[in-house]
Amino acid sequence: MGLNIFEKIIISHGIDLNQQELHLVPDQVLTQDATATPVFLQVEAMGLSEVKPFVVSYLDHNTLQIDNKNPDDHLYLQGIAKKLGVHLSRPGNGICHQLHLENFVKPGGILLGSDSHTPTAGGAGMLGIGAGGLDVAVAIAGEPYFVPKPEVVGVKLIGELPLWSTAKDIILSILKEVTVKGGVGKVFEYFGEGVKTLSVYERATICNMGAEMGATSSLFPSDEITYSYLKSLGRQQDWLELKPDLDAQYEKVIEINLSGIEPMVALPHSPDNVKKVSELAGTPLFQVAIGSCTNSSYKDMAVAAGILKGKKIAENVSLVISPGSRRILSKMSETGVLKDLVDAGARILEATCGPCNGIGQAPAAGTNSLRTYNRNYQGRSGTKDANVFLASPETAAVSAIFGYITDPREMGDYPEVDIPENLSDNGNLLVFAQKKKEDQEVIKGPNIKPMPVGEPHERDLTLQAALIAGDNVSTDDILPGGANMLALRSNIPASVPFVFSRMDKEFSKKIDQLPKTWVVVGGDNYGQGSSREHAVMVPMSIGMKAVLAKSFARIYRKNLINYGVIPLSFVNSTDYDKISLGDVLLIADIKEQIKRPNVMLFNQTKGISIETYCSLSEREEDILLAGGLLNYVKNKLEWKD
Ligand code: MIC
Ligand code: SF4
Repeated sequence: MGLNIFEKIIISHGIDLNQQELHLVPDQVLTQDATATPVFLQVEAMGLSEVKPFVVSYLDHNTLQIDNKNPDDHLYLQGIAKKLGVHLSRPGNGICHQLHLENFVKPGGILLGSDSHTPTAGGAGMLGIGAGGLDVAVAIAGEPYFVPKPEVVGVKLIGELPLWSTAKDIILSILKEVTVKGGVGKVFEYFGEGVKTLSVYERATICNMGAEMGATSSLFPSDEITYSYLKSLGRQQDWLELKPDLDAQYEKVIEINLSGIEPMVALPHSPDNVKKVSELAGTPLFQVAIGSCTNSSYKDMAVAAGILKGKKIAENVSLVISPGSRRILSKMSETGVLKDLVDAGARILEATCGPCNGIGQAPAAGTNSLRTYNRNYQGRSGTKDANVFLASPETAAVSAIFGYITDPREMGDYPEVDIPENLSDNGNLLVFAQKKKEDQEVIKGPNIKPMPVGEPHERDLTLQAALIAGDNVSTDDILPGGANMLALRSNIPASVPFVFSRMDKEFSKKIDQLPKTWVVVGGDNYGQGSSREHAVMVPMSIGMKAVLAKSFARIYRKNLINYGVIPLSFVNSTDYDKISLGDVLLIADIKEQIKRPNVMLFNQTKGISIETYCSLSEREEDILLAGGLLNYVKNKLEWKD
């Protein structure tokens, strides 16, 4: 029987494909500055003196330095990188996923990253998986990352995109069908004749937004197009051909005819709330933003410049552009792309995540912002009542000229876009670790506080329902991003006032009046979005012992277990209605019950029993019983010595 690409990568790494849980030992690991401090503090707490895989630490999110906090984190990350032998990308060098593609991605390899968009690497045939910081710390120690064996969905691409339709429109069309929860437990593997019509940039855009479906990963083959891409970066030696066998099997196949793809847009406040751009035409805009790890390649910039060349942006629109990397910015200045954008009225931002996660450029109250980014959860832009729409750079640039959402086909001729054959870079903001430097000074500034550690549970749990949440609650809802919050990623006590603040401003104050232990009740796909383990660490630090939801997003569920918080699901999802805010729930003998896997819970306030389950692998059970992964691994490493 033929193999698909996912299976080929797994088998080539000596991993047993017949297990229900795959034990992945990544070749490479990436971290980014908003999640990295806990990662490296945890690596230190494990007593590790040298990293095992190839590790790159990117300083890319927290580049807005309005006080000491972000620079404190950066100083720590720079010191610890040198000490442990970690490579480092300095602030200003660009966004982790774009940079990883440019500098390190290897077809056929496995990459684990403390960021949910790590699957971007799939654009060049590398299996990228996003994970919580603690899992990444453990992988840095050379231990495997455990992931439930995903279903592999084949996405067969046929035909060719019409002019003005783009990779962004492909993934938005898929999101519309699959939805933000439809990808959980799945890898999306793209194949078919249509693949050849897409560049690595376009493939990366598609893999990047696979994260919005909750997918474990997304993958494209590595072919002659991948070779040309790597060659343009001077990295052809890293190329490896990787294609599915002709008789490769997939659990399910979705067929997409590219010639039928139209310009699409995701409406507020979810990436799967997708319509045709033509249906939204005329929607007034306050802001247009081009960039983020989804659409910040040289091609994206050049297309926008081609459209804007010799034109002027509308008076009502602020156009902000953030290139994916310094290399791209430098090329843009060489080729005139930068001049065309600036002349049209664009505001050029640093090569960072920036507005994507609410770090600057928040829209005015009640206005509309059209962005080429990947997430439009309510409030993520920094303005709670702003409406964020997601679309391609083509739609964005054309709409910036008109001042309202415009079908890009209105422009007529598609601009000529030349991509330089040579995209090499001097690497001036990459610091390659020579080898570990034990005597390296590591400065921990006042913003860096110890990370909380989970605790083993009492025999019986009494939990008050502190929050009843709906479906698709994102980690941004649990613990927001944005400039204020990201500066506190190394300071858990200071983050407490922000927990659940998007859903209930007073939440952290109310929690003071509750009993010490509490539970959140959620709907489907609880914890979607980012990989930030802070969305578990912070509520856990003030008494959250369990989450009872209809279903969980993959990374969030794992983060709960990693901190010893019990992820419970309803056996009958209608039982969700049997719990009200403030109800007291009892779970007797939890340590025995989680082994079953059904867990009986008694709603003391209403006098009814509710059947839940907690399906855990044996290892996950041990982690929960140990009070979290750090305790579990520390015991294991000590035992090894
Ligand atoms: C995001 O896009 O939400 C982030 C910020 O990149 C997160 C990581 C984080 O919260 O630090 C992600 O996607 O994992
Ligand atoms: Fe950065 Fe946005 Fe990409 Fe997250 S999604 S890594 S914040 S650019």
